[in-house]
Amino acid sequence: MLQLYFSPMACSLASRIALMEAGLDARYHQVHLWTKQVADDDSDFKGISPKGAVPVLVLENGERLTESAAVLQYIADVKPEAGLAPPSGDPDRYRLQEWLSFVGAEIHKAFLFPIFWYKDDGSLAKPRARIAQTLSVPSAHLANREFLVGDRFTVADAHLLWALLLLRPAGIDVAQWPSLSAYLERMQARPAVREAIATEMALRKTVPVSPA
Ligand SMILES: N[C@@H](CCC(=O)N[C@@H](CS)C(=O)NCC(=O)O)C(=O)O
Repeated sequence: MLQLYFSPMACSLASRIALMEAGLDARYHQVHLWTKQVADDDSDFKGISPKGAVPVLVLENGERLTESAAVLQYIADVKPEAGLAPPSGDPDRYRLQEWLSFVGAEIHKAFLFPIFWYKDDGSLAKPRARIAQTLSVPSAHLANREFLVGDRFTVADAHLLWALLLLRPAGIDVAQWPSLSAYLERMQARPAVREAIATEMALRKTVPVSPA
């Protein structure tokens, strides 16, 4: 069985959503990101991944896979019939990778990560200044589309919807991008997405964690 190391409402939420959308059973191990301890037994999470970051997906053969873009595509490929990624070789597969990279680099690391992890001593002014420009890209793309890639939900949507969920706690009002706001509402109406979020919000109340 696949195993996912996660922290509640961190970017590993996208992987949980992908697993649930695919209908795949998995074992979930909660990680305290500040202390780098695995909640199961207080063991050192860096022994699982020297990166000390979630998500980590433990594959059936025991190998550990990190980086959301890789983990999400792996999950999609375990259950191709769920349609969570276009097949390899399909031109849309590159569109999927394009969006996974954009969310990971331009949204997550460019501003969500610094906002949640660094003290705002003035150094966040630059990342904050780029937010509107960055979010105008998916906003324009989704103005007349239901999903990021093709005409169905993919793991790129799981990644983007997680990032959009963090805007509010980051002090950014998603309502200023009506197409993103409507998209987020649509995504949250999906049963698997709703259940994944409810599960992690309940866990989040029990531990002090950083979401990004
Ligand atoms: N590039 C990685 C970033 C993973 C990452 O930064 N995860 C955050 C949670 S959203 C984390 O675990 N941070 C802890 C740390 O970096 O110490 C990915 O896309 O998966």
